[in-house]
Amino acid sequence: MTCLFSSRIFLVCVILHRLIMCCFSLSSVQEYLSQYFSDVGVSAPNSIWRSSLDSFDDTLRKMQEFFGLEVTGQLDSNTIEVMAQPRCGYTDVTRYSHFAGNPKWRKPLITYRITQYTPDLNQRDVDAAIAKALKVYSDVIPLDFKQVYSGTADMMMKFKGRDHEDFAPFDGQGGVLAHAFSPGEGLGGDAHFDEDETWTLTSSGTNLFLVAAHELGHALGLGHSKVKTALMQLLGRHQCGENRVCVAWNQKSGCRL
Ligand SMILES: [Ca+2]
Ligand SMILES: [Zn+2]
Ligand SMILES: [Zn+2]
Repeated sequence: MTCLFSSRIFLVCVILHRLIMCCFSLSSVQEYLSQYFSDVGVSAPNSIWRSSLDSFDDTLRKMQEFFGLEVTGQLDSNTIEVMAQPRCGYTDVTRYSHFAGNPKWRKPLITYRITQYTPDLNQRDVDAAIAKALKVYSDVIPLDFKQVYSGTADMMMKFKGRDHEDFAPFDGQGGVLAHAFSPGEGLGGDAHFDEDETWTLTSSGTNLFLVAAHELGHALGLGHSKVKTALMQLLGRHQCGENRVCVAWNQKSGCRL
């Protein structure tokens, strides 16, 4: 009798635990899909409650297709694994992003300014990593970049955690590493790096050059690429190796990596 009683308790505990895990995962998944794959862009976290289960399946399929996963509309382990990887905060469906059209800089010299540095690296190394990341682009597209140290530059860059005066606060260590805005006025062209990451120049921690090269692609008007080896793939899936990227200029579709 005691045995039967305790095994029932155990069963109830298992079911409760599964239910809690299930709810937790589902809400994380909904948040992820809402943030990166819904038609409301990155700034409407409450929208997750508006989506119906049908559109949830559709959005999940869209996400699976984007990542080259098997398109099942089901939350399988591969899908969850991709969602758990560190990533860039830029929305994956660029036609739904806040920047409609195909924004590009329409002048040959772009200025940039780093207004807030990370204490993880010395300033000279940060300057060098950003300059190297921009050179990936200036080597292959007709744009030049000039660092300035005062006033408003085309691309304003900073390292700051959590809320940092835009509509997309960072999330602490891990998760979103950085984000950037498509070319334009105001926030346009700006790049923000999450100070809660540990920024490095090596493969341990978060490599600043790789993340900057990716983010500055957004600041030049690139969206996320579906090509698995591309620099504009999400940050967690880089296969280019440390400090090494390949880039090609395609006049028609813009800069493709
Ligand atoms: Ca983060
Ligand atoms: Zn990105
Ligand atoms: Zn930001």
